[in-house]
Amino acid sequence: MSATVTRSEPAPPGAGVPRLPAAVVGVLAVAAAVGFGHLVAGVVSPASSPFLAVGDTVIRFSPRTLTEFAKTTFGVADKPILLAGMAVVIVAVAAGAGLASRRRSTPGVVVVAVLGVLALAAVVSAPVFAPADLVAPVVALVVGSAVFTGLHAIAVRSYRPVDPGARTDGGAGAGPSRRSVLIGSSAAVTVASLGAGAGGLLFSGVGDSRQRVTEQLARLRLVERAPAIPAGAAFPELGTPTFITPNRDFYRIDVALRVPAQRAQDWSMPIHGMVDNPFTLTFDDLLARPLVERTITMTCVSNPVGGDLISTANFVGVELRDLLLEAGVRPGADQVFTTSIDGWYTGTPTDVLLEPGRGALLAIGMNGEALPPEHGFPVRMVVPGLYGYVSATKWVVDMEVTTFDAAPGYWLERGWAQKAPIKVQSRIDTPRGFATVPAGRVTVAGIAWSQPTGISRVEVRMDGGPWRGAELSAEVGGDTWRMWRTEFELTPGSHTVQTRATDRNGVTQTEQRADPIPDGASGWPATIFTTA
Ligand SMILES: Nc1nc2c(c(=O)[nH]1)N[C@H]1C(S)=C(S)[C@@H](COP(=O)(O)O)O[C@H]1N2
Ligand SMILES: [Mo]
Repeated sequence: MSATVTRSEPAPPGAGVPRLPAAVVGVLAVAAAVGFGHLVAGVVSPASSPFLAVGDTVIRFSPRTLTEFAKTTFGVADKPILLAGMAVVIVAVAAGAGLASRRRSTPGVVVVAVLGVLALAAVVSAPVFAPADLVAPVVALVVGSAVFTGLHAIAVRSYRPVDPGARTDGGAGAGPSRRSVLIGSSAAVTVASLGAGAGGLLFSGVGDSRQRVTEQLARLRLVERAPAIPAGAAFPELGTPTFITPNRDFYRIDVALRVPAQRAQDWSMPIHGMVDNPFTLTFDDLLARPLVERTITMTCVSNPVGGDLISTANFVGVELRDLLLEAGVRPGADQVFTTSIDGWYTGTPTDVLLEPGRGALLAIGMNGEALPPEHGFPVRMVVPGLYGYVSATKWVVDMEVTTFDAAPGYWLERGWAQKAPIKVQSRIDTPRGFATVPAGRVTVAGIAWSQPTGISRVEVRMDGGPWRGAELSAEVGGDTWRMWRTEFELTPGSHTVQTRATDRNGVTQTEQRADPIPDGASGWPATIFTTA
């Protein structure tokens, strides 16, 4: 008996642990590391989850062609697909670690440790790093190595050929019962790892914090309320969007691998750089300031002609202009550079933010609740009239007043324009492309926008005929979209309808087709449909 026990190192006799259990030991050890790392991150610092930090790092160092490919091929599923892909790679490496350790545990422990060190490196090199972020990856490393060593020892014992001399029970092998110990411990590790991972999601406390902010917003008196949306501001019955986009339908664009989890009570943001009076805001500071509510249509520069990366909400926040005036912007500081907790950053022209009446917000509320996590909780920027990529920093945590020469924004580095005012645009929502509709009276309807100027005319033409003015919806303001509709008498056949909008400055949407990159798509939308 004593011989079998002390023989566990350096190598058991025979082939060692069979392949399947060996691989399972590797996978479970890494799963435990990931699960417990996630749990500890949830408690200590949600941003430091080792698995997600590795994913963020992969995105950060991916070549642009790859990220563009992922975005266009998978759309919003690109991040779940990346995480799933990472999981597959990690499971494969972990299984490999197990297989390399069928006899001795050292190769596997080394592989698990290397994974742990990679996760640690990813957390340390994250754009926003605090020493507390080290705890989760260190715990992951320790748990991973410990579970590997422990399960490996059990597995080696389970599959060691039974030494006849050691039998004390008259012939029953020790293997099978030890194997049930192995299965039991594996099951326990699986349950504990899954539980830990799920616990990590709960403990971060972001849901509670959002709930609290929503309640605070309901109690606070706003100094300015968004006027009620008039009846007739939208024609959803004709296929246009509703005027206000429900939060769950609001378009979403960001490079964050997972929604950053920060509690409002942990939020703070310095306003610094080329200012006379730098200061740092907390969330309570924002709540204590005059809060205003504004109806704003946000638009993404990546929106193709006819696309749906446009939505409208009532945003609640503090006047960004007032904050900048208090900070005292120095002459020559032409860029306000903001950074998100997930490391994304952009620059907004200072003169736009200081424009009286522009109405740029440091926003904390959206459509009667705290910002949804996907839309920037706890704090984001919203600037009427600028595409999101140069103005709408979500999860904002730093605001530096600087110059355009000093620092390029994230998308500027990837070929997009430095300044990007929104182009006057229109979109046809009805009829849908390639739809078949009854011949006779055919309704054509859609939306048009030119924030912050506002739309004064939308013209429609059928089959290349003369332009005709469409009926416009009740106007809400220059910072929002405006709906339009008209009717044509059509005979059966194939038809093409086109539109062009004109804004209150008299600028008419150009026929010139342009791709979204570098500063927004242009061209007249055209919809081909059939009447029967
Ligand atoms: N932190 C962060 N903020 C961001 C982005 C991002 O990738 N990360 N994308 C910007 C872009 S390109 C757009 S169009 C808007 C979209 O905001 P939404 O997702 O709330 O609609 O957010 C902007 N703010
Ligand atoms: Mo965007």
